Amino acid sequence: MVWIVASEVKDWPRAIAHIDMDAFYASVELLRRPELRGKPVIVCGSGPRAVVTTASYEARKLAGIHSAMPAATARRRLPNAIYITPDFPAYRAASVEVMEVLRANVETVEVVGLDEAYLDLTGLFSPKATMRRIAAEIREVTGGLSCSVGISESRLLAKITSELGKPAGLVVLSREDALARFADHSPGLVPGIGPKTLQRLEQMGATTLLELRENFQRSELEERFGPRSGAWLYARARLEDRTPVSTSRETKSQSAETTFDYDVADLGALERHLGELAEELCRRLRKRDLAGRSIGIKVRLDDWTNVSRSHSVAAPTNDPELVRTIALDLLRAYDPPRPVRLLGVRVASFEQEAEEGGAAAAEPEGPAADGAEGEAEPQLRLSLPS
Ligand code: DCP
Ligand code: MG
Repeated sequence: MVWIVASEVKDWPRAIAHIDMDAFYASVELLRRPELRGKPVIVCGSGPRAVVTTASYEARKLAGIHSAMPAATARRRLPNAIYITPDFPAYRAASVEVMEVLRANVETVEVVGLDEAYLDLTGLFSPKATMRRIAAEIREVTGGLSCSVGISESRLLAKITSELGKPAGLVVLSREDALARFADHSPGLVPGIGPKTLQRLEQMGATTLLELRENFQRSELEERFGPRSGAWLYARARLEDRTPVSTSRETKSQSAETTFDYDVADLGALERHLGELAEELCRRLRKRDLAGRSIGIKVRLDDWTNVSRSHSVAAPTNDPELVRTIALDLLRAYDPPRPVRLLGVRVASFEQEAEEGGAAAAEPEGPAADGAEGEAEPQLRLSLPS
């Protein structure tokens, strides 16, 4: 599928592409088991707490199976689907092939996960032809993997645009077109605007991007969300983003945290939350092919005392069981003396190899941390978009 829009790419100040592989893990599995093509294929673990990592488009269409859904739910809905245990080395190898094609064709490539990257195409004669060629080359080199591409004026817009073409699409969309097209969409369309911010926006009467940009001045957003987050929201409501595509982003740590609606004093409840945060964090680490040796927790009490504790393990890990166990040990050892306002878990000291492999970098900055209110970092959301 290709859409061509009236506005000319070459008139834009920048041309950025976002490329994202289609049903990545499942598609890699299909390369070596082509007889499964056309069937619902679900890649997930087998433990009682396992979640779906990838569902083929057939499984999505048949029963709405999606990433992060409990595997048990998927098995109930589609008992006859093909279930495959993840083979991370295979996905990593496929990712390396994909990223090599990108780097061979374009100078500025920023890899942000095993299956996605941003490319700066500014100044190229034909960004669209370049990306079409790259997609074909990826298919050839990998033996059949397809990707979706969005080309627009910024990273933010390219990311939103690549979703429009899934699967196997190439979509070109200017900011102006995007403003019109997404006017009635929830602000949640913007990566980094998570459930908490959304809820606050809704309470303010901004349920669509149009309402957010027409009814709220920058000063008002800055007042309500703090200067940085407010300014960030103001720009994002206009689908503005100046973040450069950078080849040298380095991830030093990744964290997941949550601010409670009400302060929590019960240790059991805190443990449950921390367990969920650890799982969410490890899912993200795995998606980015990152593993770290230092596991830490962060606790903010109701009097705003901040406490962090950490523990190092011998080998880099992104194993949810291990991260959860250590985080819980740290929490029990600290035993918060007052009700807890915010709870977080962090994995740091990533192995060099993962970084050099290019699986780097958090998403562009979220509604930044002015206080504990907004989501401090976009990757911290507990619930994943479905
Ligand atoms: N992944 C995961 N857990 C998640 C989300 C994703 O382990 N909660 C892994 C499996 C995916 C890969 O990361 O195959 C890429 O994630 P995407 O979000 O790009 O999803 P897909 O590539 O599977 O599908 P799409 O075609 O929608 O991009
Ligand atoms: Mg993908």
